[in-house]
Amino acid sequence: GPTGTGTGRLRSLPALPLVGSLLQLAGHPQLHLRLWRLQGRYGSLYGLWMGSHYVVVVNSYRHAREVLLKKGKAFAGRPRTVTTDLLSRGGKDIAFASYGPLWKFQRKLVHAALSMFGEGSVALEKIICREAASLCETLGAAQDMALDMAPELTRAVTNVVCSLCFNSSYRRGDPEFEAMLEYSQGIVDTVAKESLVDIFPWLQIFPNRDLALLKRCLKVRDQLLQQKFTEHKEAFCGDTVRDLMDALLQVRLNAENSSSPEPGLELTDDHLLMTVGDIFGAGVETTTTVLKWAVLYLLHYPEVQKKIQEEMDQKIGLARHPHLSDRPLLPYLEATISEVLRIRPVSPLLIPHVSLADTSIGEYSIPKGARVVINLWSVHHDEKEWDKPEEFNPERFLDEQGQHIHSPSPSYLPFGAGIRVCLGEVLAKMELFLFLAWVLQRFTLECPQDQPLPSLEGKFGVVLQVQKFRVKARLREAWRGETVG
Ligand code: HEM
Ligand code: PLO
Repeated sequence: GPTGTGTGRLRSLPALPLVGSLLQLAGHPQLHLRLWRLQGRYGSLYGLWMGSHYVVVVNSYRHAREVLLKKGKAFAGRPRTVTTDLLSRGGKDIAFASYGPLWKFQRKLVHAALSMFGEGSVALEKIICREAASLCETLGAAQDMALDMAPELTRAVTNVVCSLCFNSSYRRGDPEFEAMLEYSQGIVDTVAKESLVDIFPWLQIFPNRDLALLKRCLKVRDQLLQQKFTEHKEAFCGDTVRDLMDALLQVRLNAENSSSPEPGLELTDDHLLMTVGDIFGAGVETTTTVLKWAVLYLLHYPEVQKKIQEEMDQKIGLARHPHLSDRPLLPYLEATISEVLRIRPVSPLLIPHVSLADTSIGEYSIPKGARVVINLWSVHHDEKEWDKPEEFNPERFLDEQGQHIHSPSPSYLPFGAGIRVCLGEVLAKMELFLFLAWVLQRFTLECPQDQPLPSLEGKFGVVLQVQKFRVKARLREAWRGETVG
């Protein structure tokens, strides 16, 4: 209704006592696809029960925009689940903390710190280019071998976030880096999968393989974070702020020294640790995943790769490396990145939102405490909005002259929107652009001859993962025999 409370009753999947609608969802590991297909029977907006939790599934951009933007504040909550509570020590981070004054304060701090060290800072561009150069060096050394690029891409991205958070970086084969790779994979494999333990908290008392793995991985992560934290606390003097960790320490120091401390805004050590843990985890897993998808699509669509390279040859040439300021010169590369983010959204169901009051979506009333899942897969594959949505076609993001990028449809939200919008969008786009530009200026990426094209099917989880694959990086003709500085 016009007052915004809604009158209609939402269609829901059949539900049984205790298990709810689990029977319709069980046996479908690709939850985003299952929820996408259920639209056929229940419409684009429907409800279901996960055990005792009522969940509303949003599959259209109109409703998604209503939830995230128009009624952003009413839907700004987060559910508490067993696995995310373990990951964030009971919601002391940003991503899995529910809406409240302390969360708002933390978000504002990190946003300010990220703009100070990151976005628009020459230092950050330098760091990314340093890592891009190192990545190219590794690719060059592995010339014509069938290489698993994943660890190399991860190291490049990790070093950028590491510089930002801790003012440090990893060399190849660093044991701490290997440990980080392993624990982070374990966390991605187990956290927030709406696994049984998230639906039935009492299952915690039973041995659960996933939960045991998560706890083991968190122990390693916690040691690593704690060590960085202790080092920073010892070295911190308040004069120079080297990184995000220092920036957080400084804010806390200022608050402690203030004569009128704001009640309810006390940041404990746990809050600082979990906040950095979020930025570190989000910074690494998301950007790396997009880079892997980009490489995979370039193997499948060599003509797209060729067009990117032609654009680069024309606008940049061979005499210099790509800079961030080249972004307006390379619309086809930018369009390719946009298309990768559309066709394989990193976060296919975002992070679940929770309604903080009785409210509505469209004409339907939504009770306080409902979980709201935005199915970004459905939004990005809506046939009414996208022409042949499963086709990889960067040109859909280009204007008639091929000079500017724009989304042809409002049904596009790769970073979410509103109060809970991604904090790292600017940073991620800087990295994606520079890493791809550096690599493609010099190399052509191909599928090793004796191997079939790797699968484009993702693996659902807290991020939409790419299956392992190998790549041959061939030095481009123009670069053979040249020395580049
Ligand atoms: C949240 C996408 C990179 C930090 C999110 C959300 C999405 C997203 C869809 C959830 C929004 C919601 O629940 O409504 C992406 C994509 C990335 C990326 C596609 C890469 C291409 C990054 C990076 C960082 C970051 C590099 C760190 C610097 C965060 C944080 C949140 C978040 C902290 C939680 C925000 C909150 O709950 O208030 N991101 N992200 N992301 N992202 Fe990103
Ligand atoms: C990735 C594994 C890390 O070890 C811990 C971590 C922290 C923040 C999470 C991130 C993981 C996955 C991607 C998330 C991010 C917060 C925002 C981001 C969920 C679990 C997205 C895409 O929403």
